[in-house]
Amino acid sequence: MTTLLIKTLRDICGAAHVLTEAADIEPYATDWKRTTRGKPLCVVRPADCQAVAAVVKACRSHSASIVPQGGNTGLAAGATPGEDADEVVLSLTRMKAIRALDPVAMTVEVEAGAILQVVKEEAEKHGRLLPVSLAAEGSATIGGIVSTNAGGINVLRYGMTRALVLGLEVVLSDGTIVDGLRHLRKDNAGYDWKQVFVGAEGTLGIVTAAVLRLVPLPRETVTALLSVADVGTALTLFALAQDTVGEALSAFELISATSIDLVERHAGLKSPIAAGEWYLLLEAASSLSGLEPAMEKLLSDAFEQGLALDGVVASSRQQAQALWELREHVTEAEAREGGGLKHDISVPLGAMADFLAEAGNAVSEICPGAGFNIFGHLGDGNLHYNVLLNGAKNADAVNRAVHDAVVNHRGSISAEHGIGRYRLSEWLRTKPESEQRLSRAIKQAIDPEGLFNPGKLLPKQAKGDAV
Ligand code: 2HG
Ligand code: ZN
Repeated sequence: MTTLLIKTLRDICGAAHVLTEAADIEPYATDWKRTTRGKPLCVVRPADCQAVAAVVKACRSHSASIVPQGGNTGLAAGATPGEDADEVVLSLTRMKAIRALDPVAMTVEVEAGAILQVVKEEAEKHGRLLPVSLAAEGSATIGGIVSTNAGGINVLRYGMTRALVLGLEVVLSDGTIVDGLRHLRKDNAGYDWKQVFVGAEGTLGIVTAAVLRLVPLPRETVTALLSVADVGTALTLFALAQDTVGEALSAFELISATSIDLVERHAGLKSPIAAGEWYLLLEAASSLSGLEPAMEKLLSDAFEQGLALDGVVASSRQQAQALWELREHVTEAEAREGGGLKHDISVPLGAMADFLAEAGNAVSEICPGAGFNIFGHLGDGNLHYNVLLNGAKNADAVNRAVHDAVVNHRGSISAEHGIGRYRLSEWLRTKPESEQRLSRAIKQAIDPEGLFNPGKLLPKQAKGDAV
């Protein structure tokens, strides 16, 4: 059976694009953090949508499941295969054409395997911006950011990836190719089915191409770094920033002193301002000029009102880049420190300070030696509340304590990274049953046999069983 499936897949994709050797499979079988591993039957790399459909049909008829994978940069092990050797990793990395970019209509049609940064660079050549910005953008793919509804640092201004998706092409579990690649801003003709595939983590079908919305490329960008004493003050500053730079505010990031310390020790970078318990990295961007005086005013108001301890406005692109590097290296610095127990939480902004106090007390009680590498997208109410366990073994109890505090404040246990394999047990524990039932109903309607990405987002179903 297996040999026959491999042969069929080779006929579809070409022998060079069906990987069966352990060493070739390894990069696709391990997640970015290198903490979750799977044992797939093989890795296939189809060249186009028709080949994807043929792979799907072949796998289905041989009762093999499919794990779609893009740049494999996810942090929830959503693209990592499981332990049973009946899963085929379907890598979309060969499908990377930018099919059409229309600077007037401000749309781009692109295949799933295109690298986010490459598409952004192409848009920039036309004076347009694809406003999804994340540290992994040099490897993350369009299919991946759509399938995880990726967030990043500009959600504050432009929304999550979902807000940018105008059309999708998807392959369903029976091999049907659904061509919904419309370049329309307005389309109310029936259910907006494409949104069900956005953030579905590849559990409903395979996204093979997308039409995304672009925005005008800002001509002026101003970046500032401030230090503050506490999160309450950071939020007062957030309100001030909205009043001063208004809708131009495109990023409002919080970085703890611990995170800056990690980056200084592991990435060889240096903060240019005096320390506080917390740092804020702000950016404003506009097609019009006059941003710099607005940002300068924000800083002088912040000092006058005793909100900021220290601060700097970048005076050049290089300086702005250097400030962003402090933020972008936190994940890598944490990995070098030995890794953190990651949480990707969101709570209503008004509850953020209480959440931090509650979660901090609970974690310190369970794990007195724990450190806290907390950073993230404060403007979105989303923090990466990563706990440095320093060798302690009670990760599960810490996980539960953090998520209980999240639930107490009506927050989310996954603001932008998804559920994947990593957060499934906590999703089952914390998500209300009525919402779990809705999720199962969607899976049952679109992928009733559980062909796609088993064990991600929902528990793996036994072959032939309903979800
Ligand atoms: C970020 O905001 C990413 O930098 C990664 O979402 C978060 O490493 C993390 O926990
Ligand atoms: Zn993030």
